[in-house]
Amino acid sequence: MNSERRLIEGIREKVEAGERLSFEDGLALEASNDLFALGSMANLVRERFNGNAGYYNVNTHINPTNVCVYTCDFCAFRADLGEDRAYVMDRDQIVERTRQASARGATELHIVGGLHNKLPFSYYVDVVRWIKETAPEIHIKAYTAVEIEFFRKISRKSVEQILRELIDAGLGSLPGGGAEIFHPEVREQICGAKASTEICLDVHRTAHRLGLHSNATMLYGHIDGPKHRIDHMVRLRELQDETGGFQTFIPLAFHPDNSQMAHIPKPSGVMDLKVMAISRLMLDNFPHIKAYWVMLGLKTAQVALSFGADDIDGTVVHEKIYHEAGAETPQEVTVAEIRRLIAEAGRNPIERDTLYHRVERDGGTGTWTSREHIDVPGLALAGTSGR
Ligand code: V47
Repeated sequence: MNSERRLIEGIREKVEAGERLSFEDGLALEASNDLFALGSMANLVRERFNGNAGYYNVNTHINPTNVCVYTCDFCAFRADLGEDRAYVMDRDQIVERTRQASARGATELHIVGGLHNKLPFSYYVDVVRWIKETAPEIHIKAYTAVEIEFFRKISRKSVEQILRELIDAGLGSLPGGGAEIFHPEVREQICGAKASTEICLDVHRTAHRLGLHSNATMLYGHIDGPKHRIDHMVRLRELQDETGGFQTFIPLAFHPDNSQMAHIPKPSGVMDLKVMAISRLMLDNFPHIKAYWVMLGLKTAQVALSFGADDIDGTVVHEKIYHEAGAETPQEVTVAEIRRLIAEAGRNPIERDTLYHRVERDGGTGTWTSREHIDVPGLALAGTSGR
């Protein structure tokens, strides 16, 4: 057996025993090109955590504005104030989009946008309130840690006060965006101006303390290397040990078109599957790993269900951030298509709401109810405080 093989076999023994992998183990996984070995280990953990479930949800995205004070190198969505393509959605537009989402049975609205030079914090609170008033049944997953930190700066309130105001208006949880790559060598180059790693993690810590759940992401496949990705995962794992408030980790594949990094090629299929598998293996206290089909493409997302992922996100309508950066995926896939893709991958398609309650639908009326919370038995094996 050569030394790489020996290292991977040593890691396999740890995975089978439910032991935590070290930073060095993560680097060894990154160095391996044995996709089958990585996939089979990740699949073992996925199955331990989530059995045969393949989760999806029915959701809609709203990006209230594309105007942004920051100029992150990877972003093709942002616009300068006054530019032709700059927009801000008003109350009527938000309400209309919410009505459409409600009519099609969406259980979640995912809201993330630019950090506008002029809008006051009250606008962002109003967006949440307008949605809640229009469709109280819909869960509002809104504003990344970077946005919350920006609200702190413009409002001069504390992160805790900001979150409390948003919760009062109807906020249900935080999405995972804005994390990009936490390692300073990369973060400073691609998005040095926005909230630092420590600030981002602290926003999630505060949110978890207030009882909100949140997701975590990692934008990979640009100028990041193996040590940056493993460092990112270890930082998230440490915070999750402390709070248990993260639900899902979503590795986001970089889309270069129309960004300042347009010269960098897209991550390859092998990289997509490797990052997925390594995420499942390193993040032993995260209940869920999501293969976000909008970024990965439906085909890779489907295969990722055998490389550690247990979720492929939603039916997603009105997605702008990746489509402006060249994503060729459709804006929406039907529930029937998502279920077919999941079933063909050998998983049992289960509709969930944002907080991982099973959703039951009355086919006749189109109404839905959230049922029992889906517990993740594998977390007990990892010996952590994840909830
Ligand atoms: O933070 C921006 C990424 C994120 C590009 O929490 C890009 O359930 C690739 O976080 N190529 C926002 N990625 C979206 C996000 C998200 C998506 C789906 C589900 C959840 C969740 C969260 O999108 C940004 C950034 O990392 N992004 N530009 C680009 N050109």
